[in-house]
Amino acid sequence: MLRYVFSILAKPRLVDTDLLLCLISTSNTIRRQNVHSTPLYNTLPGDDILYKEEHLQMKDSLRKIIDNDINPYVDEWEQEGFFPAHTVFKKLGKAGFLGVTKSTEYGGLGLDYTFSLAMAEELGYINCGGIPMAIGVQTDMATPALARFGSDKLKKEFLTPSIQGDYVACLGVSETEAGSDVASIQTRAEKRGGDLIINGGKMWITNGTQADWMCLLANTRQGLPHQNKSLICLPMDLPGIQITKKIDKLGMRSSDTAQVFFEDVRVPQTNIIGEEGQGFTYQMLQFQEERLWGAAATLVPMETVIQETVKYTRDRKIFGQSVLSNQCVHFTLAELETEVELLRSLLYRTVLLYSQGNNVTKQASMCKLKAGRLARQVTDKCLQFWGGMGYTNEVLISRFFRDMRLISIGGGADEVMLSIICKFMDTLPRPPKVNS
Ligand SMILES: Cc1cc2nc3c(=O)[nH]c(=O)nc-3n(C[C@H](O)[C@H](O)[C@H](O)COP(=O)(O)OP(=O)(O)OC[C@H]3O[C@@H](n4cnc5c(N)ncnc54)[C@H](O)[C@@H]3O)c2cc1C
Ligand SMILES: *[C@@H]1O[C@H](CO)[C@@H](O)[C@H](O)[C@H]1NC(C)=O
Ligand SMILES: *[C@@H]1O[C@H](CO)[C@@H](O)[C@H](O)[C@H]1NC(C)=O
Ligand SMILES: CC(=O)N[C@H]1CO[C@H](CO)[C@@H](O)[C@@H]1O
Repeated sequence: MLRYVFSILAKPRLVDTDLLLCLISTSNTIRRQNVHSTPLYNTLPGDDILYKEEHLQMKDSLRKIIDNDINPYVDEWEQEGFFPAHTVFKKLGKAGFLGVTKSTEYGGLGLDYTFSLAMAEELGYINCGGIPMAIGVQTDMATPALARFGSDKLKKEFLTPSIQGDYVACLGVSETEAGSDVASIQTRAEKRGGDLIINGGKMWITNGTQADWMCLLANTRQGLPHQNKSLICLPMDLPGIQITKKIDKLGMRSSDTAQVFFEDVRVPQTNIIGEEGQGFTYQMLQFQEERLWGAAATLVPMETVIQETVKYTRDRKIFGQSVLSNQCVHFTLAELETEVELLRSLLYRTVLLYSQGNNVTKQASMCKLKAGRLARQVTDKCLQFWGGMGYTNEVLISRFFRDMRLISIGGGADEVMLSIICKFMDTLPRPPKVNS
């Protein structure tokens, strides 16, 4: 399957015959360094613990799409507050990147979660946070529950075209009055005949302005808040769906974020993913991948920010010497580099445990918490060393400073991660009893 991915990818843009030979043979004996005329600098020695030749080849193929089809346009898309997801997703879908861990029956590659990690990491070479996030929504946030629990019919209708890059997916969990407290959402989907009639609204929907379908969390029955919800595949072109203009945000500017309203929207009950009433539980499972993915997506940007800061401060002379030669500068950068490496170790260990079928709720929450906090530290501390230049839109650091701020908020805020960790430590006070 991998061979298929790489050969499709290689053909149109092939310039290097060594590369072709390597891709065709997929021989493990060919060293990665010999494959490329320009060295790719994303392999740290530690990577080999988790990443085998197949992972590295996959990362390289993805890198080519990033370098040729994404990065040259990022500045323009950031300016416009929009990127052509259909075009980009089709390219990624054709090459297999939108269904790395999904079953081959529905067009996926059927690989384990370590390949998803490899992909999330490599997407960090995109020169902004918004596009990796939109891709992550598609692969690791809106589709895991459908892939795991959906009926064959639903998967053929929504999953296969999403993997192929023909459909763009969005995830509808948060509402204006319910973000951190997911169980308190108010959107209802009432059963009438064989249908569901949906009323309510969703907030903060990434790629909401033009997505083809939404993985929607709604209340489908009476009962306790953890047991009265379902996940529903909702086509976004139905009557009664109103999508407001996109929200103007601090960062992630190339990714659109919308508010969506539902008024008597009708879908068949068979659009419910898996068992009715299990939506909250499914979403909690789905969050696990979202959080691992979110943490993985911070690693390369943090390393890039540190490397760029080394370069800039080495060249910048003040008081007769380079900024970098101040101990507080080079020591701080060493400290940050160490922290990133620690996060990488925790994440790799967690993903390995996860791909072997273990429950990693606690560790995934720790990864997400640490990634959010560290991303803020790295971008803030590094930006300081750029002086006025760091405060302009001319440099990548200011974009990452804005974009990475979201990690501590989206997909469960830092405090929500702390609460989950506390549950495992048995230190969280019990919430007041709710009568129902
Ligand atoms: C750019 C962007 C894209 C997004 N994309 C999507 C998407 O595609 N789909 C989707 O469903 N959602 C999406 N979200 C929503 C996101 O998941 C929520 O913003 C997040 O869960 C926080 O919810 P909230 O904004 O309602 O904050 P609130 O729930 O109002 O929380 C506010 C603050 O309260 C604090 N807090 C929360 N819980 C606790 C606690 N237990 N103890 C102490 N303090 C606490 C935290 O500091 C938190 O930031 C997106 C958000 C943004 C900004
Ligand atoms: C389901 O749970 C929500 C959130 O706690 C609650 O408001 C609602 O009344 C419950 N039932 C239905 C049918 O919405
Ligand atoms: C993991 O374990 C916790 C605590 O035992 C449990 O609440 C949670 O549902 C489990 N998660 C999964 C994905 O099985
Ligand atoms: C920002 C973003 O991802 N926008 C895309 C959402 O999905 C539609 C396709 O359904 C694309 O056309 C948008 O570009």
